Amino acid sequence: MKIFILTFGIWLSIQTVNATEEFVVSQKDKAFSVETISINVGDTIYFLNADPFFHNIFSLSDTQFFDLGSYPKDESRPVVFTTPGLVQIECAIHSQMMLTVEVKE
Ligand SMILES: [Cu+2]
Repeated sequence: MKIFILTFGIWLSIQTVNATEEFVVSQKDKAFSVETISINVGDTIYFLNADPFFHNIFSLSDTQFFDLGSYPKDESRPVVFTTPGLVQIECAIHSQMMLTVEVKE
């Protein structure tokens, strides 16, 4: 029993070290739900459109370049952040919308 508990404890700590997290950032009233978010490499952010009109998601950052396109209310699309650094995220439809993702190692 002791060996089982010890083994399980080691397994549990390995899982904790390797665990990646998932976050949701919504787009509501033509703004991101947060201005900045700090995550770790390997984490995922789901970008949720919570407005009754289309939003877009893209990043021209050197750290991570992507374009999720435009999509309607209640739709979300994920991005896995794979490189440490700062990622500036914008909406091509509403130029005032800005989000900074800090990706930590
Ligand atoms: Cu928008």
